[in-house]
Amino acid sequence: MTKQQKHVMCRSCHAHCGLVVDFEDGLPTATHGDKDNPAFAGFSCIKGRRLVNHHTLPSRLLSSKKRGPDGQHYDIHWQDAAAEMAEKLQGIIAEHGPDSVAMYIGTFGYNNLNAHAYSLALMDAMGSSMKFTSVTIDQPGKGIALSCHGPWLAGPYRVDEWDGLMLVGTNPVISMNGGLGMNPAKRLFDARKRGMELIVFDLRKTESDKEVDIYLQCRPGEDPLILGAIAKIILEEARYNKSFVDAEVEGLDALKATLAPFDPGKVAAHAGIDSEQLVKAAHMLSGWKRGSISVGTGPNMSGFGNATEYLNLALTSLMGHWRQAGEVKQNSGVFITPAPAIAASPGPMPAWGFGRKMRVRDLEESASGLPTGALADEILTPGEGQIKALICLGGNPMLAWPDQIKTYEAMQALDLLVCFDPRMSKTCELADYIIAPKLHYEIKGCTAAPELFGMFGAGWGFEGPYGQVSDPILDVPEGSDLCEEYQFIHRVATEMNKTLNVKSFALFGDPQEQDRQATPVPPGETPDPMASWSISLRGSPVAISDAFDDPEAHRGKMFDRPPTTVEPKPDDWQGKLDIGNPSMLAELEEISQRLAQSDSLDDQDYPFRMISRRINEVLNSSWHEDPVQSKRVGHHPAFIHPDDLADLGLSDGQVVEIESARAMISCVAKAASEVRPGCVAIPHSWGTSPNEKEDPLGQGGNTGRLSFSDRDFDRRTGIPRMSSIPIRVRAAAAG
Ligand SMILES: Nc1nc2c(c(=O)[nH]1)N[C@H]1C(S)=C(S)[C@@H](COP(=O)(O)OP(=O)(O)OC[C@H]3O[C@@H](n4cnc5c(=O)[nH]c(N)nc54)[C@H](O)[C@@H]3O)O[C@H]1N2
Ligand SMILES: Nc1nc2c(c(=O)[nH]1)N[C@H]1C(S)=C(S)[C@@H](COP(=O)(O)OP(=O)(O)OC[C@H]3O[C@@H](n4cnc5c(=O)[nH]c(N)nc54)[C@H](O)[C@@H]3O)O[C@H]1N2
Ligand code: SF4
Ligand SMILES: [Mo]
Repeated sequence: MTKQQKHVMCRSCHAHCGLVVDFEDGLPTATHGDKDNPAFAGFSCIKGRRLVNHHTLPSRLLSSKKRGPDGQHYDIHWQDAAAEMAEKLQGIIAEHGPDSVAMYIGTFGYNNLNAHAYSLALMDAMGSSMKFTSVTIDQPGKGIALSCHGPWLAGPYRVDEWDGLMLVGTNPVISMNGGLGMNPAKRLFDARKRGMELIVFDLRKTESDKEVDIYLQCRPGEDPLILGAIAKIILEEARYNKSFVDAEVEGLDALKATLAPFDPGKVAAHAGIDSEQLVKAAHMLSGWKRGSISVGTGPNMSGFGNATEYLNLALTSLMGHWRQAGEVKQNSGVFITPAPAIAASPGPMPAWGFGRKMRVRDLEESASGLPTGALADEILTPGEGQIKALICLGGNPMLAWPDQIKTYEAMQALDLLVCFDPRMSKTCELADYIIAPKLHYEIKGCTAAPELFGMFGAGWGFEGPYGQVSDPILDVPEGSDLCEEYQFIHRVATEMNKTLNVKSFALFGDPQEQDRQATPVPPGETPDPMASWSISLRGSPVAISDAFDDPEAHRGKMFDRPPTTVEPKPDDWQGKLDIGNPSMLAELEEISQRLAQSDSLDDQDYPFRMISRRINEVLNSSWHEDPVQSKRVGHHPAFIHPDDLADLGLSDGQVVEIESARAMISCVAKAASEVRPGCVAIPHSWGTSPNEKEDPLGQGGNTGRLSFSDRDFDRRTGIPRMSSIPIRVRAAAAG
């Protein structure tokens, strides 16, 4: 028996952990973390440890599929599918114009930036501006807030420098969302050991909250009131960093005036928390020299993401929690070119008002992209500009988009639906073509994606100049007919006789440079994977081809990129951070008016709130069919406080009906004393399509079905209420 170990990079989620796969006689036997990996230090999760198995699941598609006239799907060679798709797209464009073709890039478009870059180039080549992503149904407040406030070029501090962390509706220990960096549980343990303080606002005590200093179990959707009250205390008690604010920040007086109504006592009563603890949190935060605040999907989906994310940045700037001149920045960039290390802000940028207008709800492109929350309506609304074709790259609209009933109607109304997916997802079931891709361990990959996310907040990306590249470690299954997504896309372009101008993600921070350095990929022979990654990361600090030539980089390493000392800003520098953006202050003023209203948690018809949460075992809708993962989850759970269960006459393990004003779904009740009474926490992207029978003991219920896309939506990003949805709960009708 020959034993072998191969180092690989997992891209089952955006973290891209460095893992080791054990082989015996050429076959993979086990996967584990790599304790020698300098960024992840042995970390792995069940999704990564099962990734090998996903390659051979019986549910995996081994060939692309085409829907026949009888509605069934039949195998088709991917080259033939590309030719047919090109012809159909050309027909649709000729009849309805290029913007009748839309693209939606989901999770696995981000986890493969090469495929992402080629997909955007195909849209450009066809002349369509209708490029949507999952960002606008995720944490779109981040892009809006960053633009209104302005970025700080030298960036935030690193996790190991923080003396305090505040988590607001995020659970990084499970989600790997920004907040604790890579190997988050170890980071948290180490940080707590050296004395880092921790404040958490969540309606559920999470895995990230072990031995927290202040845990405030707030009502959902109250985050901007809470952060506003904290900022008010810090401003009124002059606890902010005056020298930093005087030098680098504008809008102080305007913010102070807007926050006048954010009385801590009233806010605490409204948010259902203790006002003394709220004041204590403000005092604790204002004592940090190098602190950090991380806001997650909770607040972004509960109605006021922009204002919450804006207050996060405003508090960070009030405290001057940004890297200063003379301090050292450890990560000088590996595959992504970082912003210049200058202790200054270029100032705010337009957050909206520059791009494509939608036909519905007065929505438009924003700093977070086109509003995916409006896409179903753009497909369903007849007339000039109606979307007729949708290409889905690594996403699953049927289970992930809000307002599932409307999404279902929209998918059926399309003239052409194409999905790139390795399994028959609920969206694939409705597709005209399903393009079966090679999977993670059958293709090249690298850590450019998590490095890119490092641009968007503290606790994201890598703290040092870490990078890993990964070569294929598995052969494609025998008899399969698979391609890489980028190959297929180039093939479509070739069939249309179009050149793809592929823009480099390495230059993401500088759109003009991205345009200048775009690589034309003409019709004809498709660049091999190495050449294609070199194109989609052109101009990176470390050439990706050099990284692939470096055996150490295949294990994940800290590259020899010397740390950068942050420069002071030049004397004539103009830009400042803006904490008084008029639109953001107007949103806060509107929010403050809620203090005078009674909370709709008291709604007689819908007395509970459904809130969104993630679980360790699965990522969104992916790989629920892996037997080990699904066994660990058991049934799709609705986490409910035991007192609420008792009041409702329900018991743990019972099938329950969850009903909103929009629709009803069924899940299995799970007693959870860590959930705030009055809230029901349910993992998203489960369930069936609206035309199917619900299966609470199988695929569970789809929380997206509970939401309306056209009520209670954000006017900038279009994200509707996807958490904090008023519901009622009852035992399922027998049978
Ligand atoms: N294991 C696993 N990891 C994942 C994913 C997954 O499905 N599974 N999904 C990935 C994706 S796509 C993303 S975007 C990230 C997201 O990462 P996170 O934002 O960290 O997502 P969650 O773990 O759901 O944490 C959100 C928290 O917000 C709380 N919450 C809900 N509503 C509110 C509210 O109104 N206010 C406050 N204060 N709290 C609220 C919930 O109780 C929950 O603990 O995770 C990624 N990582
Ligand atoms: N109610 C509610 N709705 C939500 C959320 C919530 O918290 N609550 N969360 C939102 C968030 S944060 C997000 S990011 C979106 C997610 O939105 P989506 O990205 O649309 O949904 P996913 O379920 O992540 O879909 C990923 C798809 O990619 C496929 N896939 C896996 N590997 C590969 C691969 O290598 N190549 C290709 N081409 N495909 C692959 C999977 O099989 C799956 O079908 O959902 C959003 N929807
Ligand atoms: S955290 Fe993400 S990248 Fe790491 S092993 Fe789990 S799924 Fe893979
Ligand atoms: Mo997400």
